Amino acid sequence: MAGLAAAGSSVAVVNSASGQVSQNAPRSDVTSGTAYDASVPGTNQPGAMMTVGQVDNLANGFDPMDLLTDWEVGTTETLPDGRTLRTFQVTAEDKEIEIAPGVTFPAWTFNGRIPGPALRATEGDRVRIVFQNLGSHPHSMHFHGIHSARMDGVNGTPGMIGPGAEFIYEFDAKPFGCHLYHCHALPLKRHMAKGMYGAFVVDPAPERHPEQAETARSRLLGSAENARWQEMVMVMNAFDTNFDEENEFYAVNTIAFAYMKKPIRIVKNRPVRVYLINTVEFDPINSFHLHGNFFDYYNQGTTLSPTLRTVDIITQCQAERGILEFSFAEHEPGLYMFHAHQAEFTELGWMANFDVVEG
Ligand SMILES: [Cu+2]
Repeated sequence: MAGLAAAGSSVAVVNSASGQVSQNAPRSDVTSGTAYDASVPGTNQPGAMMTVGQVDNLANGFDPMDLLTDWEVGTTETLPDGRTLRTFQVTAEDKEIEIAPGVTFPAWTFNGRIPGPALRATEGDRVRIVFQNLGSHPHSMHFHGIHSARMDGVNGTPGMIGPGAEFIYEFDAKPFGCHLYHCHALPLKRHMAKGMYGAFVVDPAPERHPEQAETARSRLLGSAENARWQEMVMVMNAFDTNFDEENEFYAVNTIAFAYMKKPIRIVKNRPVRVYLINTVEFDPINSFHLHGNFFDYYNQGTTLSPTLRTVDIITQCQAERGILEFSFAEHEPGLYMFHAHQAEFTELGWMANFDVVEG
């Protein structure tokens, strides 16, 4: 939990609360040598405190705005027994990722991105993951879900593979919920902190839940009921850029302050569902706090009725996750903040805005 100064980088934090920065006059920053970008909302306003400049999304190979809704549903075929076989292709790769303007991190990734692909299946699917290790270290995919010991991806099982090797994990998608996968190679905290994690969402099969079929359908990607929802996946993560087992940057979906600089647009009359997962290492607890509103929460997403109702903050330990549902239908349009309520995380990148608009 070191400060930005320990990051050993050229990143600069803008704190225009000092009044030194004029609203409309970009000036050179002493620390970074880069100019304040007055065209970026939020970076140059009283009380603003965040990084200066922009991350090169093109070089990273992903845009944090796209990560919110970029579900990987794989390829499907029908098995002789009528079930769906859903196949995913995943690689482990070493890759430099720019996690804040000017700050690169030597990451280990799934499919070249952090978080890894947001895998999404339907309860009862047969899931097949073809995993290739193109990286420099042994890696695995350990799924939080129900499966056999052979498919667990831990040391001593065939799913822990060395560089150049391939393994195929196969299991039934269950239970429905908001889950995750991560590498389980040792030392685990290092493989996690390097970026090897991603969402694994299993939608409930409505026919298996006749008493709550409507709710189940609303969670089923591709259904008319689901299309009404504004769904997004948020993986809370952090980066230890100087490898002292404390984090220098915090975020949702990797890029510090990405959704402050570019707020997430929400149409106010459609409900919102967030698949939230905590993958932060070195800090035991993370949290999600929503401004100006309250939400229902489904711990691990494994129930169709909320496990917490009408809360404005939830906490998650490592690998904890859940589903948030809320609505801004009764609100006036505007920017509504959400962030970790650990102020340190907030100031080091885990701070964001929803831009609620008429629609
Ligand atoms: Cu690994």
